[in-house]
Amino acid sequence: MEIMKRGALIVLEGCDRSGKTTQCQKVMSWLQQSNIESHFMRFPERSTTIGSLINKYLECSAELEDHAIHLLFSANRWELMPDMKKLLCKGTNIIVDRYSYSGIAFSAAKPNMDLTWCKKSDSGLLKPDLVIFLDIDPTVAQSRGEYGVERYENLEMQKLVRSNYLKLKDETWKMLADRSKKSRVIFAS
Ligand code: NYM
Repeated sequence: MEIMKRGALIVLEGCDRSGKTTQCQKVMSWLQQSNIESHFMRFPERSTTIGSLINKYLECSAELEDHAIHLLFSANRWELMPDMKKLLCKGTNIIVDRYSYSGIAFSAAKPNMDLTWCKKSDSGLLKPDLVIFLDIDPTVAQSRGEYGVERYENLEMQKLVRSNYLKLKDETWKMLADRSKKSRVIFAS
């Protein structure tokens, strides 16, 4: 009997404009070139009914109470859990651009939102095997293209988000610093 090895769940996290999407693409193309079965996902996943409401909120065309939007971000992860479990069980690796850490770090950066409360709705989600945190100085991120288009993309918020991320990090995290001060975040080392 062939024993199927479970896929790995690898999460990339960071403040806005930290280079996550670029690095996810690089990782995916390397995995594909190496013939390693892999699938890319991102949160929020804006294509679902819940995701489209989140999208409206991020684009500032809808207003939602802070706890309510937090729970919607969380629900968006829960609704994709069955698909993620299936992929992992058949041995596919999943590379994810943002996960529950974004949910906690961003929501808890708002006034009157409690970090411990923010963790609760994601309790029980699949635990990542590795979290890669792309650390960037929020003032450097601010100079990058399209910054400020969506909600949360302002310096005060991003500084609070970064400090929340640092409170969340544990032994599964690999911290990668942006050393160029320009626009390059180096994945390999
Ligand atoms: N965001 C993302 C949250 O506030 N909570 C979450 O749970 C997640 C997954 O949405 N500013 C925020 C972080 C980002 C924005 O941006 C999504 P992008 O560019 O799609 O990663």
